[in-house]
Amino acid sequence: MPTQDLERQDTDPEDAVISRSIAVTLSLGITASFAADRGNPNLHANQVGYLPGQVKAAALRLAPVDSSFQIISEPGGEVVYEGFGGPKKYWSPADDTVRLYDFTAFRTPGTYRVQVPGNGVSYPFEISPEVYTPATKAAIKSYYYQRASIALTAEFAGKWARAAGHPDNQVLVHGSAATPERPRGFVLSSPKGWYDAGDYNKYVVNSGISTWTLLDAYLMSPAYFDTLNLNIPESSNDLPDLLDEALWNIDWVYTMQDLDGGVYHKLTTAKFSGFVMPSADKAVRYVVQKSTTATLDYAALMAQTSRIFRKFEAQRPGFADSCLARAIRAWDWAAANPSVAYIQDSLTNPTVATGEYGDGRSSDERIWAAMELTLATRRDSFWTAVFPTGKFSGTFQNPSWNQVSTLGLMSALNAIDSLVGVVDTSGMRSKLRSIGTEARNRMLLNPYLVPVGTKDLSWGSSSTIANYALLAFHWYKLSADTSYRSVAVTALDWLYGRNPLGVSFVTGFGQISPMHPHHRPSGADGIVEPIPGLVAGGPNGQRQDSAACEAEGASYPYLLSALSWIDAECSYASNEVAINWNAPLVALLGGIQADEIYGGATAVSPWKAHRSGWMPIGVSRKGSSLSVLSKDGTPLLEVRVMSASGRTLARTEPHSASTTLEGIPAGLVVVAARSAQGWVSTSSAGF
Ligand code: G3I
Ligand code: 9MR
Repeated sequence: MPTQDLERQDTDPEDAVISRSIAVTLSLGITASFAADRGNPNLHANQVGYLPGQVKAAALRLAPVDSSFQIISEPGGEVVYEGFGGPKKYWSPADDTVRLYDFTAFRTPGTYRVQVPGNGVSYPFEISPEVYTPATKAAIKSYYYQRASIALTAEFAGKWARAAGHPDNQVLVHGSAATPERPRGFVLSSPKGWYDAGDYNKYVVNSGISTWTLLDAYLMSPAYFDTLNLNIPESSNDLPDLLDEALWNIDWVYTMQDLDGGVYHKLTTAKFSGFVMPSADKAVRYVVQKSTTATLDYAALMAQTSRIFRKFEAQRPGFADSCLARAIRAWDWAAANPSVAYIQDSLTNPTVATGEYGDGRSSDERIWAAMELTLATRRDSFWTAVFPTGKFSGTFQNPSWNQVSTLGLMSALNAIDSLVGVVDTSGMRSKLRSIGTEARNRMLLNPYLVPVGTKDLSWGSSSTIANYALLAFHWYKLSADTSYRSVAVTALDWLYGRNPLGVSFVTGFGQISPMHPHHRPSGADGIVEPIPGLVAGGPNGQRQDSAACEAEGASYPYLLSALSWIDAECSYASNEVAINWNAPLVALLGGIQADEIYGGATAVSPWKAHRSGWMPIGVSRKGSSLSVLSKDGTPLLEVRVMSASGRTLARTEPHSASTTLEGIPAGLVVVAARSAQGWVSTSSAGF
């Protein structure tokens, strides 16, 4: 059936749009026969699957007038659920008109496809109570593959085993960071840590948000993460594996503090290396100039670390205390040096051309650090340093590496009991609710039912989306309002395939996923499959790499922002991976999976709850007479019967739950009915 559907669609009058999906499919290196086998390339579902108790939906571009759909078993094709799609809606970033099929109410575990009569089927997907556990483990394990200064052995890394790279035990102080005690060329040891992204450098600013997010994920769902065995070298010790993995990076960040308390902005080569394995990149590594943002990010992360590792004193004696002492020294340095920006162009001898993570505004970093230090010390002096009246206030927005105050808000709200009586916490809940509501509005307004706004589709869009979802999820944890949890669930749907490209952006997961990420080990290791569990940056309407890619013979086939993604190694602006992009993925997956296991409330369709719409109608024909019934009793305000070409054959305004129209000619007709909630329709192909 899928093959037939594709052939049928090739002759569709809307050929131009159809060929877009096929071009995308083929540019991903998938053969035509596989493309045919996978189902209708315009019918998009979460390719990893759905949890029984959560919201579930698929989306179809070029949907027919008839809104009916089914869930069918795989294999077998038996119809197990029938429903009606929502109204067709247009989304300009993809130039798409889509219909959403919500099957939240269907909760039976198994393997299924979505089927739209006359339009084929989706990929197969699973509904299962632990469907996200393999994805969660892989998303965390991806950090193990990013480790500097250690060989990855076959026992833990399988076919991606590799030699150690970047021992970083002989790092030079760059002239920009020189002090009398540590002059230019002074040799430091700063081993361990994760490679930032597709490149091999280690950046404090980006480590801050990334590691915080993993630790925060742990704090939200410790019972779940405690059960995960990641098969890493530390798996047999008595710390949870997620914390062990985070420590690999924290142990490096810890070393990045200068004697005066300030923190080097990054540890880096002068230029990006080629696409070689870690062990082949032998260029000199430097620590560069200290900056206010790196120092405050350091303070925040070390304070959070101290708070968590108080509970693990036996495993790491004295560690919590020394992290806190370092955090306070960093805070003091930043107070004395409130606006030292890292401006890469000002560095010389050598010049440095790697990731800048430049950010001239450190007020949000100060708020984050102050909130973490308040939690770690229960002293109000950090709080009043940023909230002089004592009252919580300020600008809080979706987190990113250069916008971090909301991280402090989430930490504080999660541990609010420990702040009561220490500082004035009023206003914090309503602030998180209002940003969470922004995220929820993005979801409700998006025809794909995903929390993606038009402006989100720039460099690292996957993380913009995931971070929005994560703060909504935090608000769900505080408010128990499941519609905010659905923001998190539907963000995963976007990342794993319910998007206009029909692609899972996570390596190794889903039927179509990145095979050529901008990731040096994946490119250089000679293994076909990229390292799994890494999320690609995702669609980026600015396409800053288009010239670099053109030079390598790869070009973006479409210029619309939601379609600006290419599965090509050259594409650092859409297909790179990064530690700060994977971290919210881990938190969402683990948080939602834990919620399902430990008993969160069963979801209702957020679309249904917040938008109008979905009145199922039943139609039956007797000769030339058609009876139309609203199945849930909603009054029908208007009913139209149309020919297949759209000509109205009969029309009535019954204002009751059922009606009969006479004189309907034989042949295919379409019945559309309107209630106070909007239109639904079905065709005689479906009755
Ligand atoms: O945020 C604005 C947005 O408001 C605006 O509408 C849009 C229009 O231009 O631009 C957005 O800014 C973009 C910003 O990322 C978003 O965070 C910038 O154009 C874009 O240049 C910037 O890209 C950063 C990129 O480095 C280049 O500096 C990415 O955030 C950042 O994640 C990325 O980080 C790199 C490291 O430097 C090196 N290692 C790899 C890593 C990932 O690619
Ligand atoms: O690999 C680099 C990647 O990590 C960065 O995000 C990106 C933008 O700074 O730059 C990549 O490196 C490219 C460089 O900017 C230009 N020459 C080619 C490099 C590798 O593709």
